[in-house]
Amino acid sequence: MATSPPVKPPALPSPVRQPEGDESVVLERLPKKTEPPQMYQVLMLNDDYTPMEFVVVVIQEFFGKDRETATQIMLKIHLDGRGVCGVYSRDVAATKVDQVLDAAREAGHPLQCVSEPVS
Ligand code: TYC
Repeated sequence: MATSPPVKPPALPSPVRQPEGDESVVLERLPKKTEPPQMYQVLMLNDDYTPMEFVVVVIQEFFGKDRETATQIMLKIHLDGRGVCGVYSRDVAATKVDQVLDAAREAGHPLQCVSEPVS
């Protein structure tokens, strides 16, 4: 198996010498903490043709919801036109969208699913 090259640790702050006097040093401020990654919500969109039961099963299967929660989400989408099925990192959200679209295509339903950054 290929090994990845060692990752260089972030540079430590360089000690700054006081202009005169004793040997005391002052450490410069560390760089700002890394921001948490942008998260993405996966939304399903309503349509007039996909059966409610199919949507419920898809939400259970790909978003790990129990049947009752999946039914509530499906009904929200049915009534509001769209609804959040889950929130994930960008790559996981994109995979969920692909999984839903593949399952819908395979079953012959027009179900649509998208991901968008959480504001
Ligand atoms: N509106 C569909 C119907 O009445 C049900 C449905 C719900 C379809 C949610 C898509 O994302 C959806 N059969």
